[in-house]
Amino acid sequence: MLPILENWSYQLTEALTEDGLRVKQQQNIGETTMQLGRANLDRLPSGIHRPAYDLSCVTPGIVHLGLGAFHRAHQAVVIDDCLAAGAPAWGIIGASLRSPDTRDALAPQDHLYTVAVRAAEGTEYRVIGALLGSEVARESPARLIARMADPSIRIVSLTVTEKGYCHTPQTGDLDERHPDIVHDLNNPDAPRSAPGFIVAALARRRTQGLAPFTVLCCDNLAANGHTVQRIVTQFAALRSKDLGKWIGESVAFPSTMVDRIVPETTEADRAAVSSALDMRDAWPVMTEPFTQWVIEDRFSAGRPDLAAAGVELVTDVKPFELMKLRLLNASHSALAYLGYLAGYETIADTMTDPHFARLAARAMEDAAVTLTMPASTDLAAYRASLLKRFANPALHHRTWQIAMDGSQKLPQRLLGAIQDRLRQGLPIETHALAVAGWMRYVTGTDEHGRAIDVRDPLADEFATIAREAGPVAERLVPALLAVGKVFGPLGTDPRLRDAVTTALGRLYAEGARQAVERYV
Ligand code: CS2
Repeated sequence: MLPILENWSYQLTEALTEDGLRVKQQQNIGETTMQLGRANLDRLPSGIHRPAYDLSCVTPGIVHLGLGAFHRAHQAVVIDDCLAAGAPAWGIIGASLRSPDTRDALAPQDHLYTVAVRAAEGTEYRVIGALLGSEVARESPARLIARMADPSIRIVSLTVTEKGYCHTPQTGDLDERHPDIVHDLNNPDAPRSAPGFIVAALARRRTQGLAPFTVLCCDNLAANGHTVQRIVTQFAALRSKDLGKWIGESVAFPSTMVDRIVPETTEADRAAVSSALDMRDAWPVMTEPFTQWVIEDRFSAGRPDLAAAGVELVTDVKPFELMKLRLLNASHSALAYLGYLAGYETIADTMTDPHFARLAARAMEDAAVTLTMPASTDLAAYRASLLKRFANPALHHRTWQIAMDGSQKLPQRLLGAIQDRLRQGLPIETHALAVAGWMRYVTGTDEHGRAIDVRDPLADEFATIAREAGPVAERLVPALLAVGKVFGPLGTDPRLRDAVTTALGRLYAEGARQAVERYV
């Protein structure tokens, strides 16, 4: 049972004391027992937006793997718009791969939840009805496969994070030695990984003579559709050559660019949303006003009218995807590592420091020259809008959250742009500083000697390297650059090694704040 469900009768508010410490004040707001649910929708205060369609008519057309906050604040909102526009056959069944938390929180409220859109001017609340049910893959893999193989399902979408594809980020190939992949090859009908579930369900559909669903990757991977197609067909071919061939030939994997900043929901957020709703919502999501979804229009089994819901349908998503990864995500990561080291808790806090704001702008300028965009794209306006979004004071997006899984993120966010700039004979100092920030971060010790909770599939490997090299840039940089899964051949380039060594030396000697100031 979630603590918030048992312990609801207070509201958490946060206040800043004079010395800047955040303190939590608990304020009793009386017993509120009503919970968000279909039966209570008409009791919501009038300012709360709610599903503008008959929920009882909606049927599932999509299975979504990775039922995290991002999906619920992004794709599910678009599908909610499609349902409101009169396409009831596109409801979503969500699946968490491991944890039952989301299902346990959402099932008692009929899978309704609130999206809180936060801006400096205020917050807007919208209750989403697009999610019809949820599964926990680890608990009942067979049921999830059956759901995915059901003929009514025409799209399987995914947000399982970069590491959820069990691939080598540097090459984009399936990691055949990944423990989940080894497990799934031995247990094809009770898989654990996203590729394992997709292949199990597609194999079932093929045997039953059903058309395949479209696989719609919504994670921040370079060429995400093509990459997932390669991973899935490689995995399927290990099960059977024929199956691999069939998937390669008949399943559509459109690439997508997804964008919306969605920080992790906190207890204080839950309390604030429940207070606004005047009823309990155990699992709301927090986000910003901006949202963007660009998709290649290649669906093998139909799709709702996504364009009417604001989605940009294009023939080639690559330029948009690279633009977003190299401008937004790269500078996000730079701010996350360096901002964390400098003692900033959130991206908005980091952006209040003019040197860090300048660093983000510089990183974007440097990456922008590596892009080739359609003539209609105004990159300067895009960069300006990103800086504004990062500075949104109403969003508490923790630097620590973005710092997670750097080994899976660096290649598509920073290393591709570094490679392109080196090819063009351009300096790489700003990006090298970001890479050095990542290196300093994954040593696991901050500037005050405190432990950093490094979350990364390769965290142990990095910790060993850091222990052996010690806090010496000349030793640590080549040792980390030699991690081929992250850096590949670029790791041996002396121009990268020298620039990162200089930057890391400064981070050790002066600390992140001073080093950033020196660079901008
Ligand atoms: C962030 C992204 O956590 C991260 O790594 O950079 O989640 C970012 O907020 C989204 O991609 C924005 O669309």
